[in-house]
Amino acid sequence: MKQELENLQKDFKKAVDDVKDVLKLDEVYQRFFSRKSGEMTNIMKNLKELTGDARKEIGKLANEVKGELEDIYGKKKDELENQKWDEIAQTEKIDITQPKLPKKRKGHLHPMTIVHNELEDLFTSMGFMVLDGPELESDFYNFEGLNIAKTHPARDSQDTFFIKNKPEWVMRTHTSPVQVRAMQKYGAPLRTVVTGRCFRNESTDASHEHTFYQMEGLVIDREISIANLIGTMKELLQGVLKREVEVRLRPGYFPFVEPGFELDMKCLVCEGQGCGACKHSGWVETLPCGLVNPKVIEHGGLDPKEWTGFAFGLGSMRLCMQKYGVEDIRHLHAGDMKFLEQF
Ligand code: FA5
Repeated sequence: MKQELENLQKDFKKAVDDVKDVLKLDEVYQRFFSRKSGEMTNIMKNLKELTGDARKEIGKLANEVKGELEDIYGKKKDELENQKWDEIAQTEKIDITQPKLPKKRKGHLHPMTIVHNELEDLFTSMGFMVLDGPELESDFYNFEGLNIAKTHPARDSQDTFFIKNKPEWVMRTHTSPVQVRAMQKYGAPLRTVVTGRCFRNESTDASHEHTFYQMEGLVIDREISIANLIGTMKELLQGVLKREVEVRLRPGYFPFVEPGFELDMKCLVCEGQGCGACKHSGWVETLPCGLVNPKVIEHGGLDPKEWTGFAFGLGSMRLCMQKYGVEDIRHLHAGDMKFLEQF
């Protein structure tokens, strides 16, 4: 067994000398010291077969050899690991002249999304439900149901995109079609807002787009008055603009309200001095509104003798322009990062 130990010692030292990396070193260690079948482990297990002085003597020697081999292993491991870090330090140099990597771009909400979210939060806090409506709408909901007959001149101001060979369908010109849809579906009493895209065949300028956003509001209840309407409009403007705004109410004609109003706000972009955003008048047409025409209530399947209501159609792109001081509506759809990154 003494001889066996000497041979093992030699083999171990040779094997450790030959290895060049930590992985191989661990394989050598396992060969000699694995708990199940390591060569050194086997010798230690066989010690119990010896007796008397032989057991004492060989046992002592075996322990010394074991300690020595473990030391050799430890030293070699340190050496290989240091060598690895030296190699990394040699190959991976820091190049201080390398240009800075571009900063990762963080996305954010579009200003129109911010305005719509704020509007919806404000109205849900007042007990309104948020509804949706189709962009491709039937002639009935877009016009007839809103008391705009086929030959009515009010259709001229809302020319839109029609679908080839489908005269009964139009790209909706406003969000008002949801008024009749909502009454038909939910009955009364009812409080709802609808934000969405609208389409009109018109030339664009600083305050007009062919594709733009509106927010419709509709309240149906008993004994609704103009006072309810004006109170809600003020809440709306102050809730989104977060400041007192000067408004003016003037008569406005829409076949689906009676009486109808145009609620204008003093232009915040130019403080009423006149600019492109307010067509150089100092006032912005933002919030047409009125008391719901009994004929519309009838189309909604309700009895106009019992139910009354108010409705409004906010031009939410114009409100967004006022909130952020945007002087041209076309910026909002242009997809220009220099503009969008300001929000
Ligand atoms: C309507 O569309 C009515 N449906 C509003 C309404 C609803 C009245 C309920 C009464 C009761 P008008 O065409 O004025 O109305 O448009 C409403 C608002 O949408 C305008 O005040 C304006 O702010 C915005 N708007 C209209 N046309 C455009 C356009 N081409 N580009 C951008 N915004 C527009």
